[in-house]
Amino acid sequence: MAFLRLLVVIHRIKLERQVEMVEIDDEVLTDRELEDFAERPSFVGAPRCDDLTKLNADIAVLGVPYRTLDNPLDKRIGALSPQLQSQIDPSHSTSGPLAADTIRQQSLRFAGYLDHYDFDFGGDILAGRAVKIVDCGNIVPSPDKYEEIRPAATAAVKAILDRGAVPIILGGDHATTIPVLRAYENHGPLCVVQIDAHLDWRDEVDGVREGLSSPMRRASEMPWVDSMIQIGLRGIGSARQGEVDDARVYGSVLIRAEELHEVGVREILRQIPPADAYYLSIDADGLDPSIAPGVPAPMPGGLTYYETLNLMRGIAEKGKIVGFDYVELVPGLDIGNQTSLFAARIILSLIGVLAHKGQI
Ligand SMILES: [Mn+2]
Repeated sequence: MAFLRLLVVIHRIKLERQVEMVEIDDEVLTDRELEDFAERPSFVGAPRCDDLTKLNADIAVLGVPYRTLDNPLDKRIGALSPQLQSQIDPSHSTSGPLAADTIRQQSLRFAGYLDHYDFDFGGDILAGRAVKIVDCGNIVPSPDKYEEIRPAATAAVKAILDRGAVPIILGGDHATTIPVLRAYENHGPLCVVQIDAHLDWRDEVDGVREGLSSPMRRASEMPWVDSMIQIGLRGIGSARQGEVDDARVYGSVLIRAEELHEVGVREILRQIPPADAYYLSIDADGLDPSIAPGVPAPMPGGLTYYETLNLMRGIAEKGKIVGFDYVELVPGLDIGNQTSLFAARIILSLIGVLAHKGQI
């Protein structure tokens, strides 16, 4: 297990941030601590764990900056002149900030306020309990090292599960979900709940089988994934009639965004397959682009914050939420960091739901 120590290294990145707002347990941090904090923000200022074999936590936050190799979109953009490339999507370079780090950065707005009154929970978000949130940093070395990140992600999530913590994964594109779900081999059976504009059931795209258009197809092939529901489907994406048919034949429950808006969350919750354990995957494009614009494939008509929160509450009523990922956030496409802020809030709300339900 010692190799995990090498695999899980914090991705160091200088962030322009107002460190003066950081306050943990009402203690003033020393200059040195502030400097360290600015360089390596942790989720809501939580303690860090750089060695997963020693993890002691209820919630383990882990960044997996996993990006589909040979993404067809990249290829198409790459074939254009540099001038046109920059006009289309300058954020597709891997040199920008990682979503995991911008989410952490935004989450610091809540650091030091976790014991304050949260109107969404009618009290403090952690239900007055001593919930241990630990930030395990990011899998490295680089978002482009596809073959290295994949086994590293599976090993890291396995280690987190073995230590009895709930993994909260900060992606990465939606391919991230594939190696993460592999870690649940001995932790099933699972119902996978996906919030996404897209079906993600392509068997392959340009020969890539573990890319961002295939996570739900790959999940359906895992023996420990028992059932699936996909919420927020809308618009045009990579799916064709064949993929929709395959998802239905498998038994995935397909919920269009329009249907959700029409009948409401309560009705949709009735359609979620019963299960003891749920894995929740949120593709940022499942949410409405007005609240989560920082995605490569925005589509009008997505979920709102309260729809998402109430879905999470309803799922936690039905069974245990044993894992979570938030993917497809591209900071370079964001407007005023609002997609990262939304991600930070929804993750904190998920932790709140688990705390209030007594699941952690
Ligand atoms: Mn997706």
